[in-house]
Amino acid sequence: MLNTFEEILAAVRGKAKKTIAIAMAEDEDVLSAVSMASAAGLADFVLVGDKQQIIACGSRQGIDAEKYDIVQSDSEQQSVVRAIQLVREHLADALMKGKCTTATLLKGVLHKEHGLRSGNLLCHLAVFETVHYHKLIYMTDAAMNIAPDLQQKVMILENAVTFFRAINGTDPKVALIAAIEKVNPDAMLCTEHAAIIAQMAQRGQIRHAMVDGPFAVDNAVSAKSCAVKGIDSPIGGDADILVLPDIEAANVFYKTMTYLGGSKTAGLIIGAQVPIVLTSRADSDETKFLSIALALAASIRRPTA
Ligand code: COD
Repeated sequence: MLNTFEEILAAVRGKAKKTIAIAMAEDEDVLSAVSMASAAGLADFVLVGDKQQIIACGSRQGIDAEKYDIVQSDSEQQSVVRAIQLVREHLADALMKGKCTTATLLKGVLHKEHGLRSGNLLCHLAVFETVHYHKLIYMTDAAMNIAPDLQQKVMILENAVTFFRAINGTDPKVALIAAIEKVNPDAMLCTEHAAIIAQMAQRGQIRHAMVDGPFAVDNAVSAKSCAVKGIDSPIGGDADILVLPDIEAANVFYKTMTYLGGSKTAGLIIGAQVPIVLTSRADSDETKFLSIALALAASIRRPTA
């Protein structure tokens, strides 16, 4: 199992290089992450966007952008369409959001004829490394599905499990998060969802993962908290994946981990034909770099049976 981003980077280094297409690459942090990933020999890149602006952004970062493949595009929309087209034509193995908005990118990805749908529900997955936890912690969905219903939560969970197994080759422990660990069906619908999904896993309707919930975040990541509250679960205090109830809770968790918790962070859209590196424009170049590494790790490593 890969327990740190350094281990993820080590797993990616030296493997056959993949190519990442960047939609609207005229962004200084994105080019800085591209430069870090190229220097580490992780991937090749195709930069889609306004060539003059890409070169100017690069030079402000001390980066010679002309050494990369650049595909000229005259608008945000066109950059998204062309970058997706590169993936569809197998000229790129993954897609990355540049300066374009999340909504423009996601609408392009979801386009029925020209997008990157796979038949699955697409969702966002974040991965955090913090000194306060003994392994990487995966969390979904902070950026795509706004208020998932029960069935969508199951699909989000299954996407995350598939991704985790592709990276680690083992089955994850999944915690369904709410504000409390007791089921409160009238007032807190997400606790009811969590209990049903946990029971579905017990009955074999969800495979390749241990699933339990509802948990408050403290029960999921702290064995001491479980002991104090009398929670007896193999997942309590040792969760790999946290499934948050909706985009509001998940996005607050993501930003809090990153900005106040000092975590190293990576973020992707999963469930599409290829991994999509999707970070916020305000995220650091380190987050963008680690997200690239995570996308590459998922496409290199394969799950065990
Ligand atoms: N997976 C697969 N297909 C989907 C998904 C999904 N997650 N979401 C929508 N679709 C399909 C629908 O079935 C439909 O066929 C088509 O896409 C359009 O569906 P709409 O009309 O519901 O979707 P849109 O285009 O209005 O919006 C989709 C978004 C992903 C843009 C929307 O859900 C959204 O704005 N999400 C939040 C993005 C955001 O603000 N993030 C902020 C944090 S960075």
